Amino acid sequence: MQENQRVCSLLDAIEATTARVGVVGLGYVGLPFAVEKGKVGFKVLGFDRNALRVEKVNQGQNFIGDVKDEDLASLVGQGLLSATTDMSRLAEMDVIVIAVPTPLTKNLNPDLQYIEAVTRDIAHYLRPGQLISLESTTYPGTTDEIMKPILEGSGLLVGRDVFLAHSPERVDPGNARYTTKNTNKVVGASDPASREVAVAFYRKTIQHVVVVSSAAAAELTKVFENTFRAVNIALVNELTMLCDRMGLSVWEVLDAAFSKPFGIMPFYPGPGVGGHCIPLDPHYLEWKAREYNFNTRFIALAGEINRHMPEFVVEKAMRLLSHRGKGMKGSRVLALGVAYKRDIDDPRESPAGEVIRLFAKHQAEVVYHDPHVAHFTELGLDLHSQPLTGEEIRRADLVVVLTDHVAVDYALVAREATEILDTRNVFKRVDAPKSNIVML
Ligand code: SAJ
Repeated sequence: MQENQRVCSLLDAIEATTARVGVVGLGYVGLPFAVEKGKVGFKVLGFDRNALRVEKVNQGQNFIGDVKDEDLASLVGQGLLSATTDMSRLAEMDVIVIAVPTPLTKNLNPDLQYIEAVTRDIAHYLRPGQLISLESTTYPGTTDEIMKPILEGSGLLVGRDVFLAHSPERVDPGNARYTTKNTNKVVGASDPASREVAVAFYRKTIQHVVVVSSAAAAELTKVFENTFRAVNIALVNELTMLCDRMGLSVWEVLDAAFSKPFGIMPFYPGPGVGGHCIPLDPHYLEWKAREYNFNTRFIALAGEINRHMPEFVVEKAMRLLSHRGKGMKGSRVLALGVAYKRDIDDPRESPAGEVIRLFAKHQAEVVYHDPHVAHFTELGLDLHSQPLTGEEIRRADLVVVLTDHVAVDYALVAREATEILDTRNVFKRVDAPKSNIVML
């Protein structure tokens, strides 16, 4: 079959939603994506190496906060969504979307093991007419320089026999306003045929598709988005440390600055930057830029400042205890919130891990309460969330707010705590005496 016949055939199948869709990686990106495709009528098969996740999907049991339980159950019940660990079934797919993790190694280098392993599986079962789209956040060049050669090792050519694109995920976990369906989506491919079929596929479920001329442009767009956040968060974190020395409130200054109706956007300090995106993705770009003999200084500096924040929080806590004649050793610290951001249950890369590790290193006794995270095992810790009672709060020599979850009784904390270090300005919303509250 000629290239344009393959394009026409795939376009027809996409338009009719008869194209079989495979989603590799059923995490916070893959499962919402699979559900959206199922909801418009595609028959979707999820692929995951985690047999438990596969079983949960096949039983219609949701495990991703951004997916509605009833949507998953309904699609599985209709036979529009199922899952498997059997990678040989990739051969049945017309479109394969990859949403696997892109972590960093210990020395902040890209770790593409998951993308490469999945691409090898796809290449093994590759057949003419398939579209492969990478959604994982990665450095510019991954799709064309890493994936394409592996796929063409099958003897099939990208752009003629099969199609290859990059469409970076834009999922903001916990964001009820912007979902997989209504978030503008960037799609890029390095040949016209791949671009045509990829754009048609994404336009079936996403209201606004932003087309770029290459996979690398799409990859760079996403790492820029996250670098933009990392740099701006680092800027307000740096300002926080300066305000601490100047005896000024960074929260007051930022609130005043963000009253400007143009030319600025709100970012707020915190105990560090967590999650599987912001602390990691910019370093993918930093690593690739070196290949062009280019030092991305903003990325390096932002990472350095954001990674320093846990140390700043613990140093400030040490000062507070010392002012009351207490040393860290033997002091009891109650941490409020360990998830990496508000109102979610994900503790991955959470700065709370490093904060708690540093407290323990100074021989403070640390306990935590988090309504969304019952068990916290980051950085080798093994802690369980304690019930938030008046007694627990009074027992603490210092309460440290690390995550600004809504589902915490901050009025009780303000009433019962001896002293509070608030790294998230949560007490701004609480009508209670503030004499025992110190802001980051
Ligand atoms: N943070 C601050 N101050 C801020 C904003 C965030 O300290 O002003 C911290 C958060 O507490 C968190 C970390 O930074 O620990 C990351 O926060 P985030 O809001 O960027 O949350 P993520 O990583 O779950 O989601 C982001 C998306 N967020 C938004 O656009 C609001 C977006 O950058 C990406 O779509 C997504 O990562 C991704 O998957 O790349």
